[in-house]
Order: sequence, then C-alpha cells, then structure tokens
Amino acid sequence: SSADDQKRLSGEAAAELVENGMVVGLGTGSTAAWFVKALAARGLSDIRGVPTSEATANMARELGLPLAALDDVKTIDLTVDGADEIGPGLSLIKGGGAALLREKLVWEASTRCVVIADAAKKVDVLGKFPLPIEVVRFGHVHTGRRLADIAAEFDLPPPRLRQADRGMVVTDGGNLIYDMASGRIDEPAALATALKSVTGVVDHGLFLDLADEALVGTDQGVIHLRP
Ligand code: DER
Repeated sequence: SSADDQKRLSGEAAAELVENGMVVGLGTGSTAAWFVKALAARGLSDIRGVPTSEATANMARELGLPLAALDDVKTIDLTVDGADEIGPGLSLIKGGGAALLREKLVWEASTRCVVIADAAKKVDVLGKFPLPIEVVRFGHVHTGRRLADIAAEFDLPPPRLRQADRGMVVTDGGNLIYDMASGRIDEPAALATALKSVTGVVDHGLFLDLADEALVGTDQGVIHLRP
C-alpha cells in the first residue's frame, strides 16, 4: 500500500478510539487530516475538537466538527496527531508542518496522545529528518548564531531558517522555524534541554515521553506500538 493509503488507514483506526462526550485534540498534517475526516464521518453528536493549527481548524469547521479553544477546556481526553519520525520509546520529531508549538501545548493538556503515521516514519534513531526549532522573529539571526553554537556542541551543522516560495515560513504564532539537520540524534533529551536554554527559542520538535501509543499503517495493516 502507498504511504497515503497507510496514512489513511492509521487515521481511520484512530478515529475509532473517539467516544461520544470526548474533548479531542486534532493534529496537523496530511495524516491528521485523514483522522479529522474519519472522525467527522462518524457524526458523533457530543464531541469537541481542539485544533493544533489554523489549517486543521479550517478543515474541521468545513466538516462541521464543533471546536473549542484550548483554554476553554479543562482537559483533553485524547489527542491524535502525526509525526515526522517515530524513534525509540515513541520519541518523536514533529514540526514538519510548522505547527509544533500549538501541537505540544495541546499534547501536554491531553490525558492520552496517539500518534498516527505511515510505516516510513518509524526509525531506529531520530534525526534523519531535520529537527524543527521555533524561534521568535525579533533578533532571529542572532538566535540562529546561538543555535549554531549549540549544534556545534553536538557535532551538528548550523540550523537553517525555513523558507517557502514567498519568503520565511511564519507559524500560526507569528514565529519563525529553523531546521537543524543532524543525521542522527543520540541524546535527544540532552539536545532538547540545550535548545530550550537558548534565549529566543520558543520550543522544538522533539516530543519526548509524550506519546502514549502509535498506530502505524503498514502493508500488513495497522500495527499498534507502545513505548
Ligand atoms: O508538523 C507536524 O508535526 C505534523 O504532524 C507532521 O509531523 C506530520 O505530517 P504528515 O502527517 O503530513 O507527514
């Protein structure tokens, strides 16, 4: 099956986890879009969705899913979201879609977080996918230099400002993204701590000890992973 088929299978499997009455965190990206679509198709009468991006909010609204703002709910029962890489212990790299800050805030408010993905996302060690780092716009070139110093401590090349065809990528929160190419991240926890200590860094795409389980679409159907 193709990667898109595998994404759809995992998204549809995750939609079955939702029960009426739940507050559901709605992830961002192409895999999460399959989940949102499948959830809307269930037509549950009493759920509320908390979107992790404007893109997901727009899609959910078009599909008639009732939404709530994160601060309007006490807790989120279940969040379903994609990932760029799924590593050991369900450690993740996220942020390919530049939504990592709202995603991480929704995840941390959730009782249960389920990752959905196609088989290619599962890796033995994190880091083939460049690590996204969210940076405030003010003085970002100087922040970028401080990030380069951190990268050098981990023998990694200097992170690069993420550009799209119309210039810098700006997140829903008005921040910028620097991507840190690595090849492999042997000490994700140490790198996460080092990045958060840099003035101007808001957060990064390492999601460590946040995923409770993963539903991965494969050629043999959906496999269920736990940390
Ligand atoms: O940006 C994100 O964190 C997305 O969840 C991303 O990691 C997965 O996007 P995809 O489902 O389109 O591959």
